[in-house]
Amino acid sequence: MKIDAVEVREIRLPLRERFEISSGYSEERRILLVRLHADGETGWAECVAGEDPGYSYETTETAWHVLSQFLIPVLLGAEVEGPADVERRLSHVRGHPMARACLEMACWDLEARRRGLSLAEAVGGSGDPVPVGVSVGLQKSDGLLVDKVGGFLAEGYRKIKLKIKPGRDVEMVRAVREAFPGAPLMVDANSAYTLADRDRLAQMDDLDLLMIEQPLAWDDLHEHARLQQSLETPVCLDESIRSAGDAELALELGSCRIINIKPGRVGGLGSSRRIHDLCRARGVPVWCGGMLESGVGRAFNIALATLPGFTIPGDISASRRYWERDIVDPEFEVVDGMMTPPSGPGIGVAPDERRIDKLTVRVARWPRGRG
Ligand code: NPG
Repeated sequence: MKIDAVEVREIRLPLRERFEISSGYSEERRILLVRLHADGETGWAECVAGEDPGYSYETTETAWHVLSQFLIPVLLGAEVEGPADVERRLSHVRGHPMARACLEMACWDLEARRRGLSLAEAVGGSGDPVPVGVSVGLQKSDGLLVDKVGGFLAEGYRKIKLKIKPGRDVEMVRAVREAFPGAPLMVDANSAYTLADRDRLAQMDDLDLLMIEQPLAWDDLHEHARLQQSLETPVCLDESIRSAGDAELALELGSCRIINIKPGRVGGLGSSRRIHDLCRARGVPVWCGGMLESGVGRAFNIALATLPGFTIPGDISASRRYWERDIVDPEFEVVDGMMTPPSGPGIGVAPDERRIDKLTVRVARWPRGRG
């Protein structure tokens, strides 16, 4: 297929409530939406880069720059064979997996639509409903956190992820554990600790947690391996895994026992599948993380999570968990802790273009000069 036009736009989507993690907080997402046009068909995707470089060095601004200056010019007018070919053509750019991922993922949507397949089918998943979890940001008090967790458990969510940071950890998590003794709980530190905190982190071993996610530095595998040796609770890596090569190294070193796969973080669905296959072959469980995506990004996450190695519920919550109104129709729903992947072609949900136009703060189109 020949890529004859590309569009990138930034929308601003206010969160229903502030979402706080160890490195900062977000009240409004600055989301880049991309559209690829080829042979009369359109593919959509979303870039997961954040507003600030607190999670990754990539931001909405760096992604805009790298997409417009270096990635889109390579694809424009090219005859591409499919998503794997797009990934290959963009591989000359070092790093910037979030910027590269959104073009690769838009090509998955495009190709799935052309073939009349749902994204779940196209990626090789089952298309069956999958159990999902929810991530709960840092709250003002332990009491508020316990109330929030109770609400999500009542909604049926199958895994609860609590954000932690030094000063808001063992006692806070214990309060939640005591309130909900059998609940499937995990914690996520987003790199807020160092090896010097090993004893503190080991106190979590008594709290019956599914895992501790990314306790140490975002780019470190060696220290995570040393930490994992002294913890009973499995370590899960998120920020540290940006490719199948990272995943392989992490497993060789013993840096983790579980991996969080986010397609937007690892360069796309092809790379996500390679990490999934590698982990499955070694019996390492994976789950799909979230990046506060709109419904466009959520569609990719739920499709990916139907692959057989995704044995732990992902951070794939209902649209209304984050948005007053999502930008897709229908919105994503969770019923009894399960989400059903859309069965229509491609992402299987319709981006609401009128609403997206209203939320848009800038747009660029290629070939240059088009409306
Ligand atoms: O449900 O989409 C979601 C959010 C899940 O907690 C979540 N994401 O570190 O995994 C994370 C965290 C995050 C959110 C990181 C936004 C960066 C930005």
